[in-house]
Amino acid sequence: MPHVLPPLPYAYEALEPHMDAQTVRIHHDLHHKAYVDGLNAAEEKLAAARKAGDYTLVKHYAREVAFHGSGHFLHSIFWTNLAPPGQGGGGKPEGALAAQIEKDFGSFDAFQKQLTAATVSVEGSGWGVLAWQLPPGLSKLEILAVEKHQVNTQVTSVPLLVFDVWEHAYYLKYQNRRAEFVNALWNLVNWRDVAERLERARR
Ligand code: MN3
Repeated sequence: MPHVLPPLPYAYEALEPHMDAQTVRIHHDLHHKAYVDGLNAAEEKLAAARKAGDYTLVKHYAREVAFHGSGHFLHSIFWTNLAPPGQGGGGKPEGALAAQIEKDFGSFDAFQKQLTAATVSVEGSGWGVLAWQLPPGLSKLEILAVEKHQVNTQVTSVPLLVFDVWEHAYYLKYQNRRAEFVNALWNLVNWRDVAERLERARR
């Protein structure tokens, strides 16, 4: 089954003024779509390689699958991690997610500062990520600063909240002011979605 671009869960302009409609449209319809197409193309080539028993280009297509697959899956999380301000977006987490954040970071304030700093300081293109460490015995929240999106990750972790800081995510509105964009993102976080992801990861 080929991968498909998931529809945005809100209108292009719904995240204004923190994320402008034009950026959301280009980001979702063009950038995210390109990852979906790239992943499908790479998986098709790998299927053909298996059929032919010819793995000459397997390293190339493994990289393609990692690049486009991470791009597609992270963007799918990113859009659902956000919600219009005042309509599910912004505020603070509650319940089990809030308790886990307090346990692993000391306080929501400390967590927010660390994720902001980690995201702002990503070298080049990448993501700030809140992840759940899956292996029994680890079972804790982790903040990662993922460069590009194939590297600086932990393969056993499940991303719960991701902040996209590739330039396409903010440049039209914020230009080089990445920190301003990251601070604005906090007004859009859909904590209910993040909490549901933690619940699923813990099962
Ligand atoms: Mn992006």
